[in-house]
Amino acid sequence: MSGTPKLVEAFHLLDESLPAAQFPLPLDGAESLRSLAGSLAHQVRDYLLPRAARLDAPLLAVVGGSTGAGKSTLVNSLVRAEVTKPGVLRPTTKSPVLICHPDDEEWFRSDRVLPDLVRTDTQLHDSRALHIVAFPDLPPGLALLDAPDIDSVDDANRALARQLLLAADLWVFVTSAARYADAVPWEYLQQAQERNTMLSVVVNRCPPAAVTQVAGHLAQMLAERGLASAKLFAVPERSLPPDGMLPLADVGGLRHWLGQLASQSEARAQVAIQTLAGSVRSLDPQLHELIAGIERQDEAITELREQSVSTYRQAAAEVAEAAGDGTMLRGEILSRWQDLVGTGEFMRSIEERLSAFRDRLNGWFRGEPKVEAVEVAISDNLAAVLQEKGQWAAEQVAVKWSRTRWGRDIIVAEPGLARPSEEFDEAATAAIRAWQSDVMRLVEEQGRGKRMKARFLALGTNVLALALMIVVFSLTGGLTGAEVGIAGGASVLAQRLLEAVFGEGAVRKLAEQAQRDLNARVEGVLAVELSRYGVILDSLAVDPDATARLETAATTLRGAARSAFDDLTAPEL
Ligand SMILES: Nc1nc2c(ncn2[C@@H]2O[C@H](COP(=O)(O)OP(=O)(O)OP(=O)(O)O)[C@@H](O)[C@H]2O)c(=O)[nH]1
Ligand SMILES: [Mg+2]
Repeated sequence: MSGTPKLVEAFHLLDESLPAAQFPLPLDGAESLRSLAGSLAHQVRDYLLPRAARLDAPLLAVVGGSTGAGKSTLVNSLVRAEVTKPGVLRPTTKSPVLICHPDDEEWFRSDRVLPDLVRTDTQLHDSRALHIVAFPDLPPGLALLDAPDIDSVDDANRALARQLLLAADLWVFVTSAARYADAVPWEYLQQAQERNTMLSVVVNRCPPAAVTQVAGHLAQMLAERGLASAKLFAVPERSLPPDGMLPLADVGGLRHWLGQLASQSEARAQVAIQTLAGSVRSLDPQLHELIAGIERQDEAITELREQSVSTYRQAAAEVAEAAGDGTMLRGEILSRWQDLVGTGEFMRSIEERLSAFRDRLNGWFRGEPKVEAVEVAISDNLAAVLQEKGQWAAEQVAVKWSRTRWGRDIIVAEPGLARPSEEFDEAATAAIRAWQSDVMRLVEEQGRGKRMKARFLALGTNVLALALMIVVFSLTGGLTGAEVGIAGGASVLAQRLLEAVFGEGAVRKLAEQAQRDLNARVEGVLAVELSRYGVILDSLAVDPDATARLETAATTLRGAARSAFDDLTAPEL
């Protein structure tokens, strides 16, 4: 009997796609999805690929079950030799022992099955080792594997027990009269049911007088859970002889059943196909569980991203608002501007003022410390608004993210995200200064027209640039009551000054350009701050192709399984 190349191909595709199933955020269920993805990856390599590649490869019967149920003792008793060490101390079996006929040794020594376990020739105490025992008395075609306990106190032991059971063609599931009703064994048995795994259940250490009663109860429980087809064996508890083996008669039934399976190639093929088909069928819902989990991760990342983006967008809008609604004309900037240009009398004819400026050209405006004072007042005050909003935004993102466990985890790991970056204050000041230079350039470019040259020169770039900034500060209005008189006066005056130089039509356009420049500078510096959140989210984001890849793997697998199992159940088999 050959392999099924289409299934092999589908498993390779699945093997390549599974690493994309990542669940970095601690959403509900993420932990179990992580272990599901890991467990599926193991199943593909340990079992599905090798089995699909060689349907006639020897069967692997894994002896698994509860701690201290007597698994190792049972394995020794089946082969009538001490091939694995039973023990009083729990857990006893840490590294699994695989017993096979010498003819099958090569297959099990190759890295085609259970490739991540290191083959050894002695039983170690290490859950990464697989001790292989070639045993001539065992029939060829079926290997027994003594596994660690499924309910071990040791994490690595438990994980390995699970990995091994999922790599088995056949389970010999051992429990004890005292433990068979526990929850853990039934979680496993449920999986065997879902995957249609060929299953035998051994209830060990039954009080001799209660063997029938225990077996009857367990049989009923199995039937109630859809496992009526499981082969059930009850073994009475006796005091063990010095060789530590159960009497042959007590394990005769199980021994015979396994022997039968091993000796008939048709029966072996039946086991291999039943378990393979069941495993493949169970993959589809599990892959869809992974896909749904990835989508939830993606949504959570998107939500965090939107929270940071909208917060910084709001911060930028608030800076723009404060820069245009007259707020800037309330304090220091206004008084410095008034120091420079005077107050009420400025409202007289602007032409008159201009000749006065010309008269006082050397002493009054250009290079005047008062000009610089206005510039500094503007950069200080505007930068302060930007710094304050930047701080608010960082705090606000931290507050919003902390509403979820996963967002909070990020903030705890990166506490700097709850504050502006260390460079921010300086960057904010630099951005405002850069904007002031933008405005100077704007005014200078506008002043290149010959016609307005004299007036332009009379006032100078610096003063006109300041006037333009003052106009920008009240461009969106918002001044009320008494402020209109003072601050409004300042801005009207600035406007008239500009109009006198550039003409009426040009001023509004200039102011709007200057406002756009300011917003761009503000958005630029805030975008750098925002990018800190983006970087973290990018590092946590799932592969954008992950769901599509898993969908493709699932679809390919369904198609391959359909044709493979149609062929396999054809009459010649
Ligand atoms: N008297 C008696 N002792 C038994 C029987 N089966 C197992 N034992 C003892 O119980 C202890 C545990 O048996 P093991 O065979 O090591 O059990 P295990 O299931 O392999 O245990 P772990 O590998 O730790 O999961 C050993 O000391 C055995 O000798 C039995 O039927 N009768
Ligand atoms: Mg053991």
